[in-house]
Amino acid sequence: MMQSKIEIQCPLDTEIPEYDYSNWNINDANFQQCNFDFTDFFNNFMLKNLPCQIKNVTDNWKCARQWVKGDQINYDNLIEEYGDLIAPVADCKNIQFNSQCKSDMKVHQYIEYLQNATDNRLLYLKDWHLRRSRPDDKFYEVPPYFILDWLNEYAMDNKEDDFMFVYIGPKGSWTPLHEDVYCSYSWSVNVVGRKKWILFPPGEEDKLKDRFDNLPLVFEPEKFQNIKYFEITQEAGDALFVPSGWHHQVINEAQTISVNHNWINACNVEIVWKALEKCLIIVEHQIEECKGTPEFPAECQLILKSHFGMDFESFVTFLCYIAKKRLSQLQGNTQADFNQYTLGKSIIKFDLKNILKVLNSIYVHPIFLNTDILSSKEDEFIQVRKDLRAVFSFCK
Ligand SMILES: O=C(O)CCC(=O)C(=O)O
Ligand SMILES: [Fe+2]
Repeated sequence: MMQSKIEIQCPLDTEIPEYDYSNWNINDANFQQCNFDFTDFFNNFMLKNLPCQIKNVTDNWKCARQWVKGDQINYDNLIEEYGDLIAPVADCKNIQFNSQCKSDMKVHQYIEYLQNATDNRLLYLKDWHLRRSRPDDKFYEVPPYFILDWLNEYAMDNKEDDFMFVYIGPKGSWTPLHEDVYCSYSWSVNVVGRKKWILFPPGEEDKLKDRFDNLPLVFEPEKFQNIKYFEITQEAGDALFVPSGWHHQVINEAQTISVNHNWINACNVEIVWKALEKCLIIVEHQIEECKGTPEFPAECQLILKSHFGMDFESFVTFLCYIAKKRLSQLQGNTQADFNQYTLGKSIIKFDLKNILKVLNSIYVHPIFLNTDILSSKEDEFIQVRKDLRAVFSFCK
């Protein structure tokens, strides 16, 4: 029997508010899935860029049964299912150039290491694209709160690198203090184990920087005063929403497996754009001595891509892709389905409105006005912006 789809909606006049992080408290941001719906999440956390935790989201996850035995990792299952795959592994005891050294390992070798209690290395399997290696293995389902995800929609439609990961780490393994790629959101769900997170409201990280503007690899509370930060414990089955630009560090307090995604949508796309703009200014400053040469703008974009992961051209390509897809969905030419969900017209319009806002800002940016960096995208960019403006001039 065909299951009818659940339509995702938001009020038509939804606006992104001014951010205010001063009153947030983890005690008011902890929910059970059964009395916390998509709209609660959308209005109170995603729109406001505030963290929250939702308990027991893995009840229907296949991996929560197969990868877990009692409250421990089911080593045999992981070796049997994935032993021959290769995954990236960070060495938490080998720090070079302010980051953990990484190498690749066969999954069975890693799991054997994990099983061996006398091994005194501290290896953390992270950023493993298991879902990409096993596209038909539906080992987890994205919790409904997190399905508005342009980043992975774009990656999957265009067969590009996705942002969907599995992490496996022993007790004591850790992730250094960082902000997520592109200043995106992330979500993390523990399949088994426990993590302790430290999160900083945006801007607070500036107080942690040294005189060269570098952040410490780990934040040690006793070394700083007057820093606002939050400690959050994430148990098995818990989902944590990490908003854009909230720096964070993580330690596994037991052997832990987690799934996480990075994601962008209409609620944080402007934050991403501002972070891209800011990163360009920093890069321009770094190679100031070349300013005025014909190569300067292109050189900056190259460095931007390596620092930020994205340059102006790839960002515009991404936005135009989502905009064209949503325009076609709005006109009813294509379906707007994600598994059992479908995008309502209000969400599609909300997407388009916020893309238009960013395109308008790009339209008056010196990179668009004074350089040829976006020339290969110019016609498409102008057309998409025109089409979006037409949508909103009609419905005023
Ligand atoms: O679980 C970890 O070690 C890091 C996860 C993380 O940084 C994230 O989900 O954004
Ligand atoms: Fe992160």
